[in-house]
Parts: sequence; C-alpha cells; structure tokens
Amino acid sequence: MAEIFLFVLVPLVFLAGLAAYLPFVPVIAALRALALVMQILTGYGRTLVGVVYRRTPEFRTLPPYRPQDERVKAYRNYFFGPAFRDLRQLLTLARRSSVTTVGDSFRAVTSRQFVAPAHHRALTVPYGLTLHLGLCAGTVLALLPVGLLVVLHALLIALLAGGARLLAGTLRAVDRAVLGMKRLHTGMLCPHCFERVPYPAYDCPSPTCRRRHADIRPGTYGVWRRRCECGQRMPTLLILMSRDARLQAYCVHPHCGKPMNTDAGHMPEVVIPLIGGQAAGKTQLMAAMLLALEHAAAGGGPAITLADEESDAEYQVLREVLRMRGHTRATQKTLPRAHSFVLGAGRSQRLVHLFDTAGERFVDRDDTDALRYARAARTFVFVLDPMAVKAFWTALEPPPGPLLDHTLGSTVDPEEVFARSVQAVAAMGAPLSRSRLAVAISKTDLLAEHGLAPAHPGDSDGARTWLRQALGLHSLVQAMELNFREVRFFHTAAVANEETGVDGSVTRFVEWCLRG
Ligand SMILES: Nc1nc2c(ncn2[C@@H]2O[C@H](COP(=O)(O)OP(=O)(O)OP(=O)(O)O)[C@@H](O)[C@H]2O)c(=O)[nH]1
Ligand SMILES: [Zn+2]
Ligand SMILES: [Zn+2]
Ligand SMILES: [Zn+2]
Repeated sequence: MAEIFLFVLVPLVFLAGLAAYLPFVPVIAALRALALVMQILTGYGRTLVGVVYRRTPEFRTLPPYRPQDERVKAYRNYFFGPAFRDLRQLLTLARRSSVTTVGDSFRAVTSRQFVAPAHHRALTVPYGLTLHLGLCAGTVLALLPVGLLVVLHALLIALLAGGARLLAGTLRAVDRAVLGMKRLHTGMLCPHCFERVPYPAYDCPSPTCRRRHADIRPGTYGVWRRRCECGQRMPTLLILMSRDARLQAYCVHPHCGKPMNTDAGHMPEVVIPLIGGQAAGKTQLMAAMLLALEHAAAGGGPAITLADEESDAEYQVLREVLRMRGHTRATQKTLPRAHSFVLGAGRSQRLVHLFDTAGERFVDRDDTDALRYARAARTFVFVLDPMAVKAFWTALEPPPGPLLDHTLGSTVDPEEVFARSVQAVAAMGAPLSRSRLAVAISKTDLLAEHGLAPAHPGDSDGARTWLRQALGLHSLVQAMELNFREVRFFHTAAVANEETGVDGSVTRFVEWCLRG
C-alpha cells in the first residue's frame, strides 16, 4: 500500500501540481525578467548621474582633462573632450554594474532555490528554473533599452559637440569680419617689434595668476568664455571684451612678447612714420602735432588719449619743451618706439602710431631695417629742414643774414635721406605708390623771423614752387611725386604759444595727415 502511495500517487499529485503550475510559468518568468530589466536600468541611471553630475572618485575610470596637463593652461570646454570621456566611462561602469546585477541575481536564485532551499526541492526547483528562465529573458531584453539609451547619449553629445564647434567657428568668423571692418585683417602693429600680430596673446586678468593665453579665441578651451587654470574666467574674443574689461594684449612673436596697446584690436590703426635727417625737426614736429590735437580736442574736436604710459610720459616732457620754447634733444638711436594715441570717440575711434626715428638711422644703410613699421603705413611724413639744403645759404633771394644761426639747422642732405628711406621702405614691401606723403618744410618760424619765409606759407603749390625754385630741389620734388600717390607740401612752424596754442601751420598739417 505504501508503495502505491509513494510510487503512483505522489508522482501523480506532483505531476498534477506541476501541470497546474505550468500556466503560471510565463507570468512568473516575465515578471522576473521585467524586474531584472528595471534593476539594470536603475543601475544605469545611477551610473549616469555619478559620471556626469556627481563625479565622485568611484565614477572615474579614465584620467581627467586637467588644465595643468594642457598646452594652454585652461579648462577644456565640455564638448571638446570631456563629454566623450564621460561617455566612455559610462559605458565601462554601466557594463560592470549590469554584469554584477545579472550575476548576483542568478547566484541568489541558485543558492535559495537549488543549493539551500527553505522548502522541499520538489517545490523550489521548478520555481528556481522559472526564475532562471526569467533572468535569461531579462538579460537579453535589457540590452535593448540600455543600447538605446547609450546610442541616444552618444548622438546627443555628438550633436552638441558639432554645435559647439559650429558656434565657435561662427564666432571666430564674426570676430574676423569685425576686425576686417576695422581694417585689421592683417593684424595689429606691435609697438615694440613692429611685426604684425594677427591676434594678440592675453594674460589672465587675475592679479595673482597672470598666466599667458596664447590664443583665446573660441575652441577647445571655451566658446564664449574660457576658464584659466586659476579658475578666473576670461572672454574668448575681442568683440566680447567690454570697454572697461579689456585684457592686456601681448605680442605673439616669440622674440618679443612685449605688451601691446590695450586698445589694439578694438579700433582701426593708423601708422605715420616721420622721416628726416638728424635735427630736421621730427621730434619737435611730432610734439607739436600732439599738442595741436590736444588743443583741438579741448575746442570740441575729436578726443585724444595717449594709449600707453610710455607715450604719455614722453609726451609730457615734449609738451613742456614746446611750452618753454626750448629745444628738443636728439632722439636716441635705440629702436624707435611708437608714440601711440587714441583719437576720436565711438565708431570713429582710431589708434594712431607716430614713429619718430632717430635721424641717424636714415643715414646708415644697416640701420634702416628698423623702419619695418613703415610697411603698415599709408601716410608718410617727410621732414625737410630748408637749412640743410646748400642752396638755402647760397642761392636764396634775399640771402639769410648773419643773424640766422647755422647751428639751428640740420646738416644732412634731405635728398640723400629721402632716397635712402624710400629705397629701404620700398624694399620692405610698403606700397608707396598707394601711399600719401606729407612734406613738412620745418622751422618756418625761424625763417619768418629773418624775413626768409615764402609769401604764401599755407599753400601746398606755393610751398612746392618754393622748394623747386628757391631751393632748387627739382629732382627731389619729382622723386616724391613719382614714388607716392599723393604729395602735399606744408611749411610748418613747430612752436607753441601760451595763448594761441600751436601754430596754425601744424594744425592744418596734422589734419591732412590724419584724414586718410
Ligand atoms: N624754431 C624752431 N625750431 C625747431 C623746429 N623744429 C625743430 N626745431 C629745433 O631743431 C632742433 C632739432 O629738432 P628735433 O625735432 O630734435 O630734430 P629731429 O629731427 O628729431 O632730430 P634727431 O632726433 O636727431 O633725428 C631742435 O633744437 C629743435 O628745437 C621749428 O619748427 N621751429
Ligand atoms: Zn612684438
Ligand atoms: Zn589665471
Ligand atoms: Zn628727434
């Protein structure tokens, strides 16, 4: 009887139970599969938040982008590297966490239902098998949403990275166009080495940092702004610098690296070289030009601001010399430095560089290479001291009396200086045939004192005739008109007077020089 019970009834009951259980198998398996999928997705979500947002050490699998390792000591824009690093970290960590979740689930079922079950194995083994079936299905099913999320993530950052590059490119193009409008497409002039700087380098504005950023334009290190290694934010473009937050610009040429004018790049630039022999009157004329502009500004004309401390300090000295009717000292032969000032306001602002080079430099052929700045000039000033012309002392009618001091004159032949300078400047590639030349016949006040001034000192044609006929400078005038697009002749008296200010001749002269 016991045998019947054991070998017939029990199996029958078991099989009947199994048959009754069978319809529930798909339901239980499906639920376990769904639970596993949800578990894996939750893990993925947690990893995503950790990698992209919390950024704690346990979510780090790849070395981070650090500013100290960069060529430029600045933080990278998220879409220029870090976003892809995050995606790779996410893939690694998500794979790890999914494998752990699946493995743990299988192990839990095995141990609880097969190895150490709480009930009879006859009951737990079918249940365990069902769960295993669910886990298998869940593992396969989870691949779909996780894969989809990864693909979406990759697509999104690819799209944003493309957008960031496009935006950076557009901003650079806009900046280039604005520079083009300011006629700065070939760059700005470095007042120290006279080379063109296509785009200045800038120092971090933080006083404790001062790291140099060679190229701040939008790109790898930021689209609108960049962050220096020290944490300080800086604008990426000239057009993004507000008037009172302009960064200090530096020359990018490796042998130079000196500071440029703070206004460089923000306005058109005008370069005016003063050419002339020793003691022809270049320095004094330049001082008078600046003073004339200052007086004009006080009288409602365009505002003038000296662009840097050095220019300003030198100008203060020169102005004092003019006021005292003193004599300027011979300019040092050291490399000439621009006297820079900002003229005008708003859109008509211009950064003007006047180059007063020592007359010595125009005599020696080896020294003329310092005239590199002339390449950027479209208006030249030639200072001609009539007292340096032989005919002035021999052929003038009436002749200069004995009272006119010889030593006040230059002793360098203007024809020679002109020929040499033109040759040097043309060899450097300055487009003279497209440039204007202002000829300043200097020291008119001295001549006037001795009754030697021409009848119509304010008239270019009169001055030209005077040079040709009275001083016999036919060939010099011809050479000037041959080399330059436009030549204007001025008699200038670089002297000032407390009440009336600078002599009117200089006012007219400077006005023409800056008109171009
Ligand atoms: N009266 C008078 N003196 C002038 C005038 N221009 C220059 N001088 C004087 O002429 C001398 C030479 O003038 P500078 O301006 O120093 O000459 P420079 O061309 O700069 O000479 P270097 O620097 O040696 O190349 C100085 O003593 C000036 O005071 C002028 O228009 N009128
Ligand atoms: Zn430089
Ligand atoms: Zn910094
Ligand atoms: Zn001088």
